[in-house]
Amino acid sequence: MSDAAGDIASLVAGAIALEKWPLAQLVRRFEDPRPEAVAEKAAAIAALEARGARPRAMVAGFTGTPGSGKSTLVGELAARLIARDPAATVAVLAIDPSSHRSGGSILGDRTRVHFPIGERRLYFRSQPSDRELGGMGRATYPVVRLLERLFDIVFVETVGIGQSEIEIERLADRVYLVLQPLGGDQIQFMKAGIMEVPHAFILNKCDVGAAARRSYHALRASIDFARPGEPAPPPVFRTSAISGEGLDDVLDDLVEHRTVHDEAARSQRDRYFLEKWVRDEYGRFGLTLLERQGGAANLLERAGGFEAAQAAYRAPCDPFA
Ligand SMILES: Nc1nc2c(ncn2[C@@H]2O[C@H](COP(=O)(O)OP(=O)(O)O)[C@@H](O)[C@H]2O)c(=O)[nH]1
Ligand SMILES: [Mg+2]
Repeated sequence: MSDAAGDIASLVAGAIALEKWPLAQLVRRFEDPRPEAVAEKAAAIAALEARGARPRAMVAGFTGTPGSGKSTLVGELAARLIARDPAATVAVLAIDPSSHRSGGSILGDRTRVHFPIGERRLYFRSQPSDRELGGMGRATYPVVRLLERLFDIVFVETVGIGQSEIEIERLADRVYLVLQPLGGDQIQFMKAGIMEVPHAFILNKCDVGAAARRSYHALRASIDFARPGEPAPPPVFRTSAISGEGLDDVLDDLVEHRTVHDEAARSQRDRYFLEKWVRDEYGRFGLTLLERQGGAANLLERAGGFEAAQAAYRAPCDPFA
């Protein structure tokens, strides 16, 4: 075994045991955007598979405008979940355009549910987003592919303003849209199209009183308007990440709807994110070359996995490389 391969194998062993340091090292490798780094990711996935670490997590997406309380809420939900279920393991991936804090300090500062510092069952990572207005970073999907093999639940927090809703819908098994009450009967402005995506809505900051009550009714009305005739209207949870109100209801909803991408859904997801990767890295010309190589589905099939397909993809030559 080469040094690099031995290195990956021992990181994988540590990560499966949920040891923080090897896990962080492995995540760092999955975040490496360089096309040269994909071989290492492919080796790590192969080592995980060899140890039986197959994708097993439910991926829950939390999206919504900045400031609605997503980070506070998700930190609180994760901590409550591991307190409530002694066997549960939870990873939180926060894609935050504004955050420069380390994941640890976000949880440490904000979470009122306390757990031992070295708690292995909870892992928190924040990533910058690529675009100024939010959305996923290019390291988001690779890291989810890693974390979903190590944890029972992966929470993904994204700032939702348009395009990212579509991405979170592709990525997550269940999507929550987090909103906050505004004055009067207003709720935050939501672009047309966004209301249709979530499986459930969370009206957070309900500790603010009467405004929250009026916002709740306005939100229900706008859901009915945006999604007429739906046989089962999506639930709207009223929460306060500060007081803890309503958080157990969200956890119950998660548990009740616990689903994991099956093989077919995972292939589709790989295909979507492989095309996205090619487009982001190499543009339209890259996509044309992908078609010449038989298309995303074909390449994934031949290579035997997402990372291997990235490694096998023959990119257009870059005159600046
Ligand atoms: N009153 C109140 N404030 C909250 C609640 N949840 C979050 N906040 C505050 O709202 C601000 C934004 O929270 P943050 O979690 O960073 O929002 P994000 O941008 O959606 O991730 C912070 O000052 C939080 O303390 C809540 O339920 N009630
Ligand atoms: Mg946040």
